[in-house]
Amino acid sequence: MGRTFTEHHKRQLHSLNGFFGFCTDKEKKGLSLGWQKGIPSERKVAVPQVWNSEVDLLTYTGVAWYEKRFFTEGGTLHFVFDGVMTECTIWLDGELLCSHYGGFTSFEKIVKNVNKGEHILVLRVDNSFDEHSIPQAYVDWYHYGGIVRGVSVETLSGICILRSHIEYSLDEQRKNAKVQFSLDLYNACDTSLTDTITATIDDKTISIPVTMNPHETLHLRSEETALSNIRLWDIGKPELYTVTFESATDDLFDRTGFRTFEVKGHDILLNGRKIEIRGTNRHEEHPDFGFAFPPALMQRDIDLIKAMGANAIRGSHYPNSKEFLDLVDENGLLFWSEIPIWGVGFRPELLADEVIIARGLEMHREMLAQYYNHPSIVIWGMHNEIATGTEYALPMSKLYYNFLKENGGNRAVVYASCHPLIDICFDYTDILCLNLYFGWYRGYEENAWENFFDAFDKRLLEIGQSHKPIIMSEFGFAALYGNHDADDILWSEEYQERMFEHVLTLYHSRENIAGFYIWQFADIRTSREAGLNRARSFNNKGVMNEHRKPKLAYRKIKSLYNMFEQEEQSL
Ligand code: ADA
Repeated sequence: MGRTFTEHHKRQLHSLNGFFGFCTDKEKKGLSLGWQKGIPSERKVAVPQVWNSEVDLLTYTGVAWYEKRFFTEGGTLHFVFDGVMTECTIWLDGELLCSHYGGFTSFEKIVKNVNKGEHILVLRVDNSFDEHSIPQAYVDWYHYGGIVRGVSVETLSGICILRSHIEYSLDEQRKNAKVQFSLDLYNACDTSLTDTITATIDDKTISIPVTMNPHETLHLRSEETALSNIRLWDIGKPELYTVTFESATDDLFDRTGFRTFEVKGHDILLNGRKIEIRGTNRHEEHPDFGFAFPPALMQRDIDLIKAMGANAIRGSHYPNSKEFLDLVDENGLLFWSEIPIWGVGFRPELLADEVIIARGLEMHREMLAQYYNHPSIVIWGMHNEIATGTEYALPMSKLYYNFLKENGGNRAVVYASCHPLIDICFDYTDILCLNLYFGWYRGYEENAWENFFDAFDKRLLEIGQSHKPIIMSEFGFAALYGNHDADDILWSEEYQERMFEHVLTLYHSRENIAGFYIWQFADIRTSREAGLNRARSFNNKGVMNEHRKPKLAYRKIKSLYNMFEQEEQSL
């Protein structure tokens, strides 16, 4: 698959999705046996996929090899891997091509002077864990492995536009915009080239002359261009602008949308209007496909989320696929994108570990490079539930916060805290995002939330953080689909429904709570490594089961979210 629109007209693009040769390598002997030149297996799997969908490999963690033969007319080739889980090394015709860490972001590699003919691409993919893994072995989702998103190879010619970064500012009335483009260019020729790059948005075209050495990469920044009569991107009104970049031999079509997003006192403003975030957490996971979530089902999830009355999705807990982000833009929903630093799994000392910090920073960098232009992304999430009650978490939080503030555009930068009464990192979050599971882990406790808010409000005053809004970023209650009980006891759909009604009504009534994301949209498979002992080995807090069949809570949330929306509109 690819994006939901055509990215190139001039560039030759070949998808490598489809059947790959495949074998596991439990003893990690493939390298010494020279499998980088070709793997000794007749087995085929359809990519994108998680190997765990294969009948005998649900629980396989370790190394596996993939092989693909493809034909090219030759020249300069650009390989794009949208997501390989988690660590991979790649060879082309037995020569090392590249390696990459992190399964949720894309990476690419350019190879020059490739001969016409058949070639062989081999990937060694490893989803095992060590001290420096992000995430750690202990997480509350399933550790899938494989080539989980698309693979493609493009033939580059002349000066090529590899990536665009579209920045803008709006005037006070949000009627006029100033737009500026940053482009990553590459000269695919063996000779120097002079060309003119044009960037077109709406009725404006900017021309930028460039001269580039053979195989040089160049980061180019355009002048500002002014646009008037801006059509704003908004919730439910997804006005998108296509931007076309062109050289003599190459092009790139991208998109942007104009909007403002501000945190002001206890309020969140979208396009200057106070909004309440009525959201849901969603894992991009399906029990039959794992993280290789079928694009055909993405729109269905979005439709179900919209039908629930939600206006926002938190992509818990990692960057989602590019197709999904396009659909979120097109459907006018707000999105929170984060990296998989999933706290409980990290020993506090590890948070100060240089390798971990650097890896996380690189993941943030990749997330920004890939997703900066999406208007739907209004929140960058730095990490989730790490030990922010300890000094260990301070340097990481400060570094990521400053990095995302500086480079992340018009977005809030946050993290989700699960110990707000002792948290010492709140300086590094624009919104106080709280994950609280009262009513679940210790069972039902009368007034648990009310008592917590009293204590928290007091603490916020003491630590000088009371000026910020709160988002309830997670709260949930497990219910086994179809499990009903007249006495609405734990694990029943009735209990889940009652609890959501209780907490959503409470959150909605509190002046300093600007939004909430229910935990969670659908049930998900959970990891064996974590030993969480979850019923069915699923996290059952979905308001849908894993096959998207609604539990009672889904309709209850729908009626509450619709009521809150009507109230908002009548103000
Ligand atoms: C945490 C975590 C989620 C999930 C949830 C739960 O807050 O961020 O990923 O594990 O708890 O179900 O307990």
